[in-house]
Amino acid sequence: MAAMPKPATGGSKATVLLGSQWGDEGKGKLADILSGDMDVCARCAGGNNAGHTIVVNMGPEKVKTKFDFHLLPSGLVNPRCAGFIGSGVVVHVPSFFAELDTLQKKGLNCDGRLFISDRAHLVFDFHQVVDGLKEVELGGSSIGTTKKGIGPAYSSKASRSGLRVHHLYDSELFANKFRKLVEGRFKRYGHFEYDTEGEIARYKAFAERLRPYIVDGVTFIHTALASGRKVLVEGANALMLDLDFGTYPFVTSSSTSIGGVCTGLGIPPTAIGDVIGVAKAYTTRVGGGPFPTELVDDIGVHMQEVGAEYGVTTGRRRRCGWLDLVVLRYSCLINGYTSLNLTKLDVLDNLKEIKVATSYLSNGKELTSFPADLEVLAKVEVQYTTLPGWQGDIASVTSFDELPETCRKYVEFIEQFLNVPIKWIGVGPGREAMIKH
Ligand code: 2SA
Ligand code: GDP
Ligand code: MG
Repeated sequence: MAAMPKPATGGSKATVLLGSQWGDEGKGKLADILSGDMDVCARCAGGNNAGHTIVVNMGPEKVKTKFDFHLLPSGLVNPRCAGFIGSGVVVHVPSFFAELDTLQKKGLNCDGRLFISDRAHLVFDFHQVVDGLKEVELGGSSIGTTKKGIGPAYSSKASRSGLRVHHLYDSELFANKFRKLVEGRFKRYGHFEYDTEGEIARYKAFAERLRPYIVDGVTFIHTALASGRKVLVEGANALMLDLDFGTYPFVTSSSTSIGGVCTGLGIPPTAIGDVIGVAKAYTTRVGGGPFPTELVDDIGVHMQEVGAEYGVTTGRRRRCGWLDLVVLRYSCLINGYTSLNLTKLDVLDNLKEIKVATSYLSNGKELTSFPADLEVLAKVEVQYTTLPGWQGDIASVTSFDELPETCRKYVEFIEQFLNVPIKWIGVGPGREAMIKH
């Protein structure tokens, strides 16, 4: 047996990038930019419910190319960066190959630089069916999931009946466990159309196709860190969708906070260096659940249209609202960001004035923490600070000093409120539209 790698703390530290609100802050774009200088871009949680759009000018002719990532790490756009799907991720194998094929067709060769942990759990089509059935059962209080089977797959994992990547290579055990899992779903949801034996045969074929990508996930990440490789951990979803700290039950089923980096990769906290929070200059949310600063008026529609706020995975319209610093302060507290990336500032270009939520009142009293109880959250009275807008086009601005004064004040207001430096400011979807501050 090969020697175990040295503990990760002896080598380099991983840089972590996390969503600070309800997702779609633009993590993929910064992941792509940082991955230009990274050896590995790793996913630690979630599955193909995540959606990251990256816009780059490809090749010598600089052809504007859009990449949509769901399960694969966004860093793959950079040809020398490896992609790693860690142990805490749930993998739907057909989607893995479909996404890979799409990337290869767009000219991205991922051969030899894409790896999957053998400990990652599998998402099956029946999990996706069950995801839909659960939503129907919930009726008016449905979560608004992506129906990618994420919740049901993590349920199988937590109930210790799930199948992991390494199980694919023991066909008898795989078939037995698989049949039991499907039977269990039939018992719970009634019989739905599903070709159990056909699936078992399909996965036998998938197992061979998947073989070249599989690694011992613990050895992989520790070897990378111990040998001084630069590792970026790309968060999926965001803090407010975290199973423990988000707006439960309107959350996803994984640990999307800093804790999920350790549990999803099998690394100690001491192996983590910078933690970058990605925050949109306003707020969006997809699916159900409370959203205190939501705008159901023309300004919300304006943000949605200018910001092209549609889900990357499902195409659903994203709900929009003002920036919520109560959410961000809570997010900073849990994830301990060492810096922030403020994104989509350009979307606010034409607004006369911009509001920012700075506190919540409940029964007339200011709340001192983010409420756990959604009944309380749904009824809070949001207190806003109103700042003047800049009413100008900032999309081509390349330095902080060139931004209009009112725009700089907006950024500084956020920075001072949170007491975390804003080191990157996004002013457009393209790779180049990022101001370093
Ligand atoms: P799930 O499918 O079980 O993870 O859904 C549970 C909740 O988590 C939300 N969720 C998301 N919110 C924003 N963006 C997500 N990714 C896609 C994107 C979403 C899409 O990047 O646009 O395409 O619709 C994402 N994934 C999960 C979800 O809306 C539920 O509220
Ligand atoms: P993620 O899930 O956090 O990676 O974010 P998504 O990719 O789902 O959604 C962010 C969307 O905003 C994508 O379509 C990006 O191309 C786009 N985007 C990212 N940063 C900026 C920015 O600074 N300005 C504008 N206008 N669009 C941006
Ligand atoms: Mg997204």
